[in-house]
Amino acid sequence: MVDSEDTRKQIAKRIAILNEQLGNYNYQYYVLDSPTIPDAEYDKLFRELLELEEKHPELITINSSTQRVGAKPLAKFQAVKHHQPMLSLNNAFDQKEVLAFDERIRKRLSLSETDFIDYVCEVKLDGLAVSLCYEKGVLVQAATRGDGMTGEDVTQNIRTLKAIPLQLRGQRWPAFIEIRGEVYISTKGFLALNIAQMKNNEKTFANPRNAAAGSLRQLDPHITAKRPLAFIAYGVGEKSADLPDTHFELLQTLKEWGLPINAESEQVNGIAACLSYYQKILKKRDKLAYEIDGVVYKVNSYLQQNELGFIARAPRFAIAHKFPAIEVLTTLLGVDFQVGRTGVLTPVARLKPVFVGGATVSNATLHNMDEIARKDIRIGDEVIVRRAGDVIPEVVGVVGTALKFREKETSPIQLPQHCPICKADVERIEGEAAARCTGGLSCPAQRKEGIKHFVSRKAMDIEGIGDKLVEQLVDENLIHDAADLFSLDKTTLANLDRMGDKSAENIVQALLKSKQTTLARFIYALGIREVGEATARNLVKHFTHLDAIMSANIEALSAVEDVGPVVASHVSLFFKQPHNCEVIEKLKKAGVSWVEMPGSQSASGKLANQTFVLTGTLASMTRDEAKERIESLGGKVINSVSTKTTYVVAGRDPGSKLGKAESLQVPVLDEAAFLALLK
Ligand code: 9MJ
Repeated sequence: MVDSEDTRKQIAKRIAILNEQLGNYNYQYYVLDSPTIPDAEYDKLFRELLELEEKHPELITINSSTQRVGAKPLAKFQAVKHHQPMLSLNNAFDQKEVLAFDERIRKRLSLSETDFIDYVCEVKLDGLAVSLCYEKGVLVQAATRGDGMTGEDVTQNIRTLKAIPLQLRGQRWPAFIEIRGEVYISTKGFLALNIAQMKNNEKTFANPRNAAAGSLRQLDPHITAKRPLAFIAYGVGEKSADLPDTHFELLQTLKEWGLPINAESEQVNGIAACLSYYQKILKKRDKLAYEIDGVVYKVNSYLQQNELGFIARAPRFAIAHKFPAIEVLTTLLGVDFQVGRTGVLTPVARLKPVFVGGATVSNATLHNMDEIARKDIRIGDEVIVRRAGDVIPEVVGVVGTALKFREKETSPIQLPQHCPICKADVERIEGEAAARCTGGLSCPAQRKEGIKHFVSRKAMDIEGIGDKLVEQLVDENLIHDAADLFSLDKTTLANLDRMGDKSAENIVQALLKSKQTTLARFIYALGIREVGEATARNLVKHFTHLDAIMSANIEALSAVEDVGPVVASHVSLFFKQPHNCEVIEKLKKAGVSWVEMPGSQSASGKLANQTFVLTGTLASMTRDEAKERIESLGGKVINSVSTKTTYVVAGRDPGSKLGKAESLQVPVLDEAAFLALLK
């Protein structure tokens, strides 16, 4: 039956009312932190809305509560240029540095001895910064911080956070505004997420920060929607109209617009009050519902903030006062030895699980045997474990008193004589702290680590092949070395546990795409000892061709920039091993290739003595690739434009460097002209 026009109007009205009610309840829950109705009641209204919209899809609006999730998974995130750069904060690690910060800015503002600065003190959440663009009050785009200039478009995922309004409340917001804040996961949410991950045989997260980042960087918004992501707003970027004169007032304004702000923020007068705030929060730290790694002090007056300006990428008017790393006591239950890519055995402490700063720690590094001896650590000891932010937890030492009254049941930590994985001999080289498995590539642990390195982002950048998959492929004998990856077909991949047709297809495509690479990436991907990205680039710059690098002797290799005799001997040794040459041949046969640049020795290359500045996005290559191409022709890439710059290469959405080039009359190349120059 067709509804009459009146009924339709009534339904549209009911839909609008339901959306307004649900919006209000969200606001009360997430922003005011005082839920006014039980969850079941909320769910009932939500279901009513869903049913009405199902019957009348033409009445669905983009900002309806039902439309937070729904979009399809993305193939990849698009790059987004921020309207105003997203700044990072400078750090202070002690009181002296905080006082120096205050002193510096008082001097710049020419304040007298008795003039104190008004600051806003905030807790520093350990999540990831995002920028939300609202146009006419509607959330139109959300991006991660990225490098501060350009981030990733995570709009689909941000829309799933109920704490973030799809439509700002009230009316007094500017027509355009970038709102900045932190996406994070509460301690409770983190623990629940890890339990759920374990139940589903998925990887667990090391800390709430990683969990938040991993959850926001999902290509499928349905996954993000299931993660307990929270948000607080703490600033703005570009805006089309004036806002309050002080930061504290701005925070209250953001709250009125429906954005959650942090309840611990305070306005104080003078730096001494900031230090009291630090002490207060430090004491309260364990009771907070989320993990923090310090507090932030921001000059309250925007007039003063503008006068102070910026140094490099951080504002002069704000500083993060970091908390010291957290240390806790627990018992050392045992020690496992992990085998790395180059065979190095790392002793890993198995600990009685202990809760440190928002995460349960049951493993920590003991670094190497020399450190164990120096700290005199034995199994059964009461040990001090330290965890700082993102860093891997470490065993700092044995509790002092325990040393003196050591119980007899402690036992020394012994380096195994054989590799725990492949049983080959373990050797310790004189003068080196490391012990190594001598199994080389016959050791599955070394092979796995080597392949993980090969596929990693800065190496061959093969999307979709993570650590777990590499382990599975090696364990099931589907691959033996990195080159075997390229013989994997869709059917083999799709037959693996927890792998669907779509993921298998994506991996096949990623493998195909990765075959076209650069020589520097390829060299880096081989995983030669002590050859990082920079050394790989220097080798390519010097020798140009793979054959030349492979056949170079130690003397020739030592002539490369930043390559000493040790690295030279690692490189030479690597290419002397028949197995490595076989893998390289196999990779080339599989179609792995790079653009050869005949006769382009850097000093004599066609771009020798020329300097380039890159700005904006190029359609045909990434910024790293552009840099590699310029360098391989003898040119140099620098960051800022001066009269000495030969060319500014301007891609899509160029930054302020373009204006600078024009004002200094530096020639500007568009993408086509740049590609022509590279030919
Ligand atoms: C965090 N992470 O909680 C800022 N932050 O301000 C707070 N971060 C910040 N402020 C300017 N509370 C840049 C970053």
